[in-house]
Parts: sequence; C-alpha cells; structure tokens
Amino acid sequence: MTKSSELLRAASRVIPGGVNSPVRAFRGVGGEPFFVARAEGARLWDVDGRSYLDFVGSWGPLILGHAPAAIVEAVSEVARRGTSYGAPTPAEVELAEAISGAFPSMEMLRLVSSGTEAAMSAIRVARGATGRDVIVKFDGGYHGHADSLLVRAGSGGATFGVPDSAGVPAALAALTLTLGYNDLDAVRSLFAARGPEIAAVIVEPVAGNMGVVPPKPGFLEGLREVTRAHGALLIFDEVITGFRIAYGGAQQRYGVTADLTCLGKIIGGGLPVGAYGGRRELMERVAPLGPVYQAGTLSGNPLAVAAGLVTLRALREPGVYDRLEALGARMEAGIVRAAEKSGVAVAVNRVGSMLTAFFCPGPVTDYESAKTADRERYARYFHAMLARGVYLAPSQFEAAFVSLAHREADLDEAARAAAEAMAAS
Ligand code: KE4
Repeated sequence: MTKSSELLRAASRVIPGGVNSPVRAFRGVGGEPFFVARAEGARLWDVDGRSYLDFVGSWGPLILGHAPAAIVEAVSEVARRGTSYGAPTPAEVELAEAISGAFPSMEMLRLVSSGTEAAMSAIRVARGATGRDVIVKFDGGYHGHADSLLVRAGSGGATFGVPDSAGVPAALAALTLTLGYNDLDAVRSLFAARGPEIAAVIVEPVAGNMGVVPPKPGFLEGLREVTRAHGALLIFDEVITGFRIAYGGAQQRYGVTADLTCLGKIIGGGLPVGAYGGRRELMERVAPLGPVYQAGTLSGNPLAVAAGLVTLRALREPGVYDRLEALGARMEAGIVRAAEKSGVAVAVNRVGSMLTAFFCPGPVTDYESAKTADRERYARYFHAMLARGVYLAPSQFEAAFVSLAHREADLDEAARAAAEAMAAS
C-alpha cells in the first residue's frame, strides 16, 4: 500500500471523501488521489516520491509556478511581523490600487478570502443596488458554492432554477435563472419577458468550469448591451481569467466592461484571496458606507496580500503574456498532433495559457456540447498521463493551466506523453 493510500484512508475517516474540496477526490476520473509532499516550479512530488509535471497549478492561482523564491521570501518576511491583525495595513491599499489599475471598471473593491465570497458578495451588491431579486447565470458556469449560485436550469429551461445541491432552498433557487452559454438569443428573450425582475447576469467571460469555452464573437458585447438596456448589472466572474488571459483579464482582452468584477486565484499567488469591485456608486453601497453588508475575519490577510503583490508585479514584466500565449499554443499543438497521430477525436479549446482537450469531435461552445465528450476516454487518458508523470485536471470539465515556470522542454515532454497516452487508451 502506498503512503498516499494510507493517508487517504486516514483522511477519509475525518474529512468528507478525504479531501477539502470535492474535485480533488478523483471521482471524475476514478482511482485515488495522490497526496502531495512538496512542489517547485512546474513540478509536484507526492508522498511516495513520484514527481509530476503539473498542469493543474492549484486550479489557476500558480501562474508563476510553485513556490517562486520571491513569494516565499515575501510571505516569510511579512510573517515575522505578524500573520493577521484584523486591522488595515498599507499593503492592502497597494494591492487594491494594483487591481484597480489593471481593471479600470473596478474603481473601488473589497478584498475577501475566496472566489466564492467574491461572487456571493457581488450578487448581493447587485440585488441591493437594483432592488431586484432575480439573477441569471449560464449552464456549466461555476461561481463558487454560495446558495444562489448552486442552481441549474429547471425543467422549463429559464422559467426557474432548481437547486444543484442538497440544502439549497427551492424558493431561493427559483430566483436564479440559467441559460445556455453563448446563447445570446436566449438572453434577449429572457430579458424581453422578465427584464424588470433581473438584478444581474453573472458570467465567466471565458468559461473554465465546463472545460475551457471561449465566448463567441459578440456574446460578451451582447450581454453588455442587453443588461444595460434593462437596468440590470453585468457581473464578470474573472476568478480564473483575471490576470490569466491578460493583465486586465477578459475586460482587456475582449474590450467589454463589466459593472462588477469578481477576482480570486492569481491575485493571492497561491494564498487565500478574492476580490469584488466595480463602479464607485455601486461599491459605496457596501458596509460601512452603505446598506449592503459583507465582512471577513481574514479579508486582506497580510501574507496573502504579500503573495498577491509579488505575483502582480511579476505579471507586469514586459513580454509575460506573449510567453504565456506561446507556451499555451505549444501545449495545444502537442495535444492536437498526438490526437491526429492516434486518430482520437479531440477538440482543444484554448485562450492564452488555459486550455481543455475535450474527447469529442467538437466544436465545444457550451455545456451541452461539452457534455458530448467521452468522460471514460478522458479518465483513461488522465491515468495514462499520470503514469507518465503528467498531472492534468482530474475532470474532463476543468481547465489545464500553463505557468511561467513551464519550459518548452516540459511541454514537449507532455506532448510525447500525450501521444503515448492517447495511443494506449
Ligand atoms: P473559490 O471559492 O474556490 O476560491 O472560487 C470559486 C470560483 C469562482 N469562480 C470561478 C470562475 C471559479 O473557477 C471558482 C473556483 N474554481 C474551482 C475549479 N475550477 C476551484 C477548484 C475547487 O473547487 O476545488
């Protein structure tokens, strides 16, 4: 029995599924998760001494790779002066200014400790600002685990949402309507029917949680136009895309400005940080200035803020996003070549350094088409890659991430493994 197996048994006695977040349990691909001993750069080592090229990157935060010296040094130095005060610090102002500099639509923002908190708070601001209760999300979109966002399309499509989790009251789920991603006609029809009730549309401007699905040309612009026409707010959930697909996220890359933006992952450099923000007149409704309440013991935590500042500083270096684009393109080309050589039907969706290989002919433009992917085939590929020392997301419906710590040689190694893995699985 491996040390990971022993640990999983011990963990499972005291933690649900032995993991602190469900996707880590490998239920999407079968088998048992390995337990991590350490990581550095683009590599992870498990407790049994095996090493893996890491393309999960802690689900997005590690755009600089694991344990960059500058982050380790900054966090260590700050920790010597204290780990949390529950009082304002200069660094929080610096991070808020850096984020607002990258996202001009975020004139004012609040730091929180997760993307979930960011999204749930943005929804509350939207409901508070508009006095409306209904929100709209998209099938396959994930915005953290707040009750209002754990909702999927009801049997009547957009007539009402139904809970996507036990414990979410039907009465609350009914206030969340779900549409097909990239389906602008459906959005227009819904607003024509129920516009005056709708507080906001929340969208991943590049979907990452159904696997990577880019916005069709005009989709984001259309959301901007429809929400504005009906007095609803447009919330971009940039927890993944923020500082990932451009320094200014999707708003920079696609030139569409959101009313409220949610951030997380990269802005914490691997420590717990989220943020939500937007126009001043919206954010001035947040306590202690206004009636929308939101709070957090560890919001703006000094260690997390220090890691975030180092990360954003590194991402302002010239050429960073060209390099991420080149590395992402190399990864994509390797997978496409492997699929062609082995005759396996694979559709690769990529935006910058986030990508997903769907095991289906494609194209994959929404959750319905994503679900045509062959999950069993993906699971066999995942394990064949793991056996060759390449760690991908343990789910077909997640993104792979390339970091600045990945070198061309790593991507070529992954491509060779993919060719063997596809042929073998
Ligand atoms: P957190 O609460 O996990 O920090 O953020 C929630 C969230 C919000 N919005 C988007 C677009 C997200 O992708 C996420 C979290 N992403 C998942 C996986 N894609 C985190 C991994 C996990 O749940 O373990």
